[in-house]
Amino acid sequence: MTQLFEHQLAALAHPDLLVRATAAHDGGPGPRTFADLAALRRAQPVEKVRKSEKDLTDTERSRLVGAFTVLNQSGDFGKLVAIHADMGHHQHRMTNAPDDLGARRFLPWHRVFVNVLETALQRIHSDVTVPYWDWTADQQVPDWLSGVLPTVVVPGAMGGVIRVTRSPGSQQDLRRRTAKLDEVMRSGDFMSFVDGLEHIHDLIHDWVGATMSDLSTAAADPLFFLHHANVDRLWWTWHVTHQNENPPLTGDDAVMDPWRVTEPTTRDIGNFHYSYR
Ligand SMILES: [Cu+2]
Repeated sequence: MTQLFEHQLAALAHPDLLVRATAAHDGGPGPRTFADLAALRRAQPVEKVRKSEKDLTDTERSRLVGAFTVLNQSGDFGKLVAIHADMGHHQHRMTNAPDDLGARRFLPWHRVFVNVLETALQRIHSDVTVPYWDWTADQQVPDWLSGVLPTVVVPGAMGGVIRVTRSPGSQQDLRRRTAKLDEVMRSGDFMSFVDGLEHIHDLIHDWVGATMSDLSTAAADPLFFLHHANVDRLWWTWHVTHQNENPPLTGDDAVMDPWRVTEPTTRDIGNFHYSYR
């Protein structure tokens, strides 16, 4: 024991190590206090990769389903479902007006919403991310999710108990509903892009049917978040080549209530520390 201890001391006394050990304290950028360390860690959160649900391992799938279950049992999942059910947040197109507020908020609002859910899941298991359901590649309800049909208690005046069900259409029908996606991805301006994408998104909610087809219950289906991660991924893909095309929002309209995130923050997914693969 003593020998080992002395060996370690000798290693620590190595001039090279001593130089490196003191360098950060000589007015350099290194942390000086434990508060500095904490701030440093906060400033460099781990990047989380959102993968296709097809590419998740069995472990990743059961981890995700487990985290959903714990979040649901805590009541926090139901609170998120209640937030999405409140159309007062103007998060979907409500009128045919070209400049409809909900249409302008649809993408940034749901980006924040999925991120809030993902962060809540990560508090339960730090390795969880929300995978995306690429409905052009996996033209069915992902088979590993087909048995995941939770019962969700939603608080509030409009709340209640939601027993998640689905009544998906055929594969051919799903293909037909997504047929215009390539055209949408070629849109030149933000409003054309979001109008096309929100429309396809609506058609997929309807294709899944039952819980997913009703605005007041949709977010109770875990599949909702995989669907919206895909919508978010498509927005991110399009935005890479259309950096100057962003939702026209100012003042309170740009605040993604009930959160305080504003629209400019939502333009870069790096601000939320996730990426797509
Ligand atoms: Cu949706």
